[in-house]
Amino acid sequence: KMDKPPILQIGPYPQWDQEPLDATFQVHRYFEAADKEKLLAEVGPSIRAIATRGELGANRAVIEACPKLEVISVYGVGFDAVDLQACRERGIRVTNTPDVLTNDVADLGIAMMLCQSRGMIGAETWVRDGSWAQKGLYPLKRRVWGRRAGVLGLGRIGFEVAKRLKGFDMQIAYSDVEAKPYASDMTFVADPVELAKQSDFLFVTLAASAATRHIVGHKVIEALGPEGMLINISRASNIDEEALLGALETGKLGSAALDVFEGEPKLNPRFLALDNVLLQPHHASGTIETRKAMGQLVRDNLTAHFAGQALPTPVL
Ligand code: 8YV
Repeated sequence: KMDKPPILQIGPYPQWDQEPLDATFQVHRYFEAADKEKLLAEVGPSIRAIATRGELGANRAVIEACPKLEVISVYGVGFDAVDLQACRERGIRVTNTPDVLTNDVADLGIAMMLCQSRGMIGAETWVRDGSWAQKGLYPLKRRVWGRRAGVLGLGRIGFEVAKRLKGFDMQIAYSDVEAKPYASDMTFVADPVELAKQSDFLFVTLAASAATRHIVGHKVIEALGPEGMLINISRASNIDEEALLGALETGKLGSAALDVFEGEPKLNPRFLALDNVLLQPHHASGTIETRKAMGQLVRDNLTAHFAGQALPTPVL
């Protein structure tokens, strides 16, 4: 029997993933090491694979500390946290977990829109703290159905968001690098600023890259305006967070519903002082069903690689 291939695990997984991973591989847990440099110096030379989390990835320093690295298996659809250039230079393969999480991510985006537009968090507090009985009716909020939605990035997740929005009889427009053949019933608007101008709700569903960094900046945010809502279920880097905070604080933007933050899980404390934001802990893919499927796909990619078979979901 062959020795278990040594792998580096960047972040924690649920028990149902940890057990099969430990059974198949010699797993070194990067996230548990008090001295990460020391761990890399010790085990780096033997590492043949890296298993990450979507938002953690592997940077150049980690990749360079592993001269025998063959493959990086990302637990997430987003692979922006992996240094792809460093991988290309050495022919290191990269895989992700697309498709299995698409519907849950879209669901949470829709839930965030509804929750924020109808003020459900404040309304819950209104009931629990006795305001309903003492003060009477909860302040009126804004309608969702029939209004204008923009989807920035009509990939797999954006498409599922748009599909759900149709059920609310919304007028749907989208931006992408080009018009999509599968979206003939939606309006293509090339310029994100123009898209924001035409939207009450703007969903950010872009794969993050250097090219999309801060694509939602001052101009897009101000075009969305004092009545508009920004919903981000992609990556924080797609939004200029300083611009967003400023606009939320001054009322230049109506509200935001966010699942991702710069520097998460720590976030800019200015967010906590705002009552026009809905804050979620990066859990759009966080259902038991989807996370089990993601973990399986992480292992299937690693197993295929070490068996010399085609990778199920390659990025590189
Ligand atoms: C994370 C994600 O992977 O798919 C992505 O790109 O960011 C998420 O699914 C998840 O939070 C687990 O780390």
